[in-house]
Amino acid sequence: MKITAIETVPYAIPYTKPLRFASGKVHSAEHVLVRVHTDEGLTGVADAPPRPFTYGETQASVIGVIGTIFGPQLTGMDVFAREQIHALLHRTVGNPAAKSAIDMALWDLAGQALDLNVSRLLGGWTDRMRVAHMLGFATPDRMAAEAERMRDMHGVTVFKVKVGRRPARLDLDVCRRLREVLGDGAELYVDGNRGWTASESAAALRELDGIGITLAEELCPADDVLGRRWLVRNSPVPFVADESATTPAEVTRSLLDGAATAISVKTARTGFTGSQRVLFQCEGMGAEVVMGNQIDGQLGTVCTVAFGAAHASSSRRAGELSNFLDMSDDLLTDPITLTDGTLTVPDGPGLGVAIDPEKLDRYRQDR
Ligand code: MUC
Ligand code: MG
Repeated sequence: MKITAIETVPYAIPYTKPLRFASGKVHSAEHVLVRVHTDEGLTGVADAPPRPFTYGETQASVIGVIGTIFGPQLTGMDVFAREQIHALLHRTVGNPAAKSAIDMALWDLAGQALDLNVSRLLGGWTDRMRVAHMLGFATPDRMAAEAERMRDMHGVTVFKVKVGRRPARLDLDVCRRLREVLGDGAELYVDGNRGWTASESAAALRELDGIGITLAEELCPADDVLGRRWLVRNSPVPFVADESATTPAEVTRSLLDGAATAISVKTARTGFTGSQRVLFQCEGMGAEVVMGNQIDGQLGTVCTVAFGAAHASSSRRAGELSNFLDMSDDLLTDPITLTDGTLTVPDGPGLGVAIDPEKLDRYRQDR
């Protein structure tokens, strides 16, 4: 089965409320839908969410690099020649969301061709994951109310709390309030998106330890090499690298340098092929992983749960799978739903999803 074209469709769907965090904020899902067409009439699909504040990509750069470099390079290639395709993709540096969307669309095609769900093709460990909900910056009362709503409506009891503001008291008060409102049954962990220095982070961790957090993610920049190493060595909980470890090589360096003891795996930036490399590397090195969220819509979330559920080590912790709930609409014909704090992998060949053409027409920005 040969690739005949790679189509890119920019679209924008507003969030019902913006998500704010230390490195930026997002008001609208301005993503690119990537479709890989083949000579057998099958089409693979995936989402590319550009995150300029982390990777420098934009909608225009995703469309540009696929239209001018990846599309021409891959047209005519065999869908199953994945290693050769990746060798071509890697001739171009950067562009993780564009490359990942192509990779996942190819896995979608492979699954459709074999009449097998992608999650089973990747590993088939289980068919669901527990869900962690990410809470963006707001007042303690608002963040606690959102957490209670997620618990009462969707059964979610795991929360990733965005921190990294100054003064740190703003975030510490939030965490304390969440613990009071949710009780000991809830799991809380924090993500600073590099907002604090190492010493600010250490002071915050002393208080957060008393509140009972389970993970600390990117509290200070990994580029503050010695400060970060000192912080990680003294952290009472596993310290997660997210945006500082976005490739297999960065993951190795981060773990060996003592810049992290756990890794956030995001299919939006390493696809399925790269995410497996990262995951197996973490297994080999004895580092825990979290299935992270790149503020994904439903299609991106389906990719995360398909990958996470496929392996024991990626499904052990709750995955960050709920932020699509903040979007005012979405593109899938059959919306995904959270039940009892879990998300199930959609059934069916490939990713098991279809794009609603009317919705795509409504939100696409190229017409
Ligand atoms: C996270 O884990 O940092 C915020 C920005 C982004 O790219 O992902 C989110 C969540
Ligand atoms: Mg993060």
